[in-house]
Amino acid sequence: MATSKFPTQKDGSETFSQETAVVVFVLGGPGSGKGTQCPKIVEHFGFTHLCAGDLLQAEIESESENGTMIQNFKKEGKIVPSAITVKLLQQAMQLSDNKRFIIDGFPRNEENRTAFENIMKIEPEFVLFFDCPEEELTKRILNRNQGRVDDNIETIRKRLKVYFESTLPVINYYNSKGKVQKIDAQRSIDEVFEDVKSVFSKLKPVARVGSMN
Ligand code: UP5
Ligand code: MG
Repeated sequence: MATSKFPTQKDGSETFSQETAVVVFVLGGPGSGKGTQCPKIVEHFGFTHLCAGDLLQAEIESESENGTMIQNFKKEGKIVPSAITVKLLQQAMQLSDNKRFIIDGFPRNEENRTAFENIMKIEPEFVLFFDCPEEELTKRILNRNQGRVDDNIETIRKRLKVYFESTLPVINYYNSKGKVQKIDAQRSIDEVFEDVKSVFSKLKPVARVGSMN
C-alpha cells in the first residue's frame, strides 16, 4: 500500500489540516473544461488532480456496493450524497504523497461543501471557476463522443439545471469570501490556460504547508 507523508494521529490515521494541505476547487458547468485544464495545472504546478466524477466512475466500474446507485445518479445528472464522495476524496488524499490538490467538479452543492469542510477541516485556498455560456457547454458535450452515460441531450439539460440551481450558489458563497478566481472559459484551450497559469503563478510557494523535506 502506498504510504503518505501526512502527519499521523496517535491512532496512526493521517491528518489533514489547513496547515498540511493546499486544496483548490475547480468548478464550472458541465463541459466548461475542468478535465481539460487540470492535467495542465498538474504538469506546470505540481498539484495532484482529483476528479470527483472520475472517482465516482471508478466506483461504478469496480462494482462496489454503491456502484449501481452512483450510476443512477449520474444518468439523471443528480448529485451523489456527500458521504460517498467525501470518503472517496479523503481516501485519495490520504494515499497521495503530494499535499497540493486540485479537486475537479466538487463541491457541487452546499451539502458537499459543508461535509468536506467539516470532515476534512480544510478550506480551499481558492476556487478556480470556469465561466462558460450554456450553449457552448451543450455544444462541447454533444461533440465529446466518449461514450459517457450522461452525454446525451436529456441528461445534459438535467446536469445544467443542477449546476445552476445547486453549484452556482456554492461558487457565489466562495465569491462572497473573496476566494473565486473567475476565468473566461469560452476561448481556446490555450487561451484559457494562459489565464489559469497567471492565477496559479500568484500562489505562494508551499511555505505555509510546512517543510517539504
Ligand atoms: N473542450 C474543453 N475545453 C475547450 C475549449 N476551451 N474550447 C473548445 N473545446 C473545449 O471538456 C468537455 C469537452 O469540451 C471535451 O470534449 C473537451 O475537449 C472540450 P472537459 O474538459 O471534459 O469539461 P469538464 O468541465 O470536465 O466537463 P464534464 O462533463 O466532465 O463536467 P461535469 O461536471 O458534468 O462532469 P463530472 O465528471 O464532474 O460529473 C459527472 C456526474 O457525476 C455529475 O453529473 C454527478 O451526477 C456526478 N458527480 C457527483 O454526484 N458529485 C461530484 O462531486 C462529482 C460528480
Ligand atoms: Mg470532467
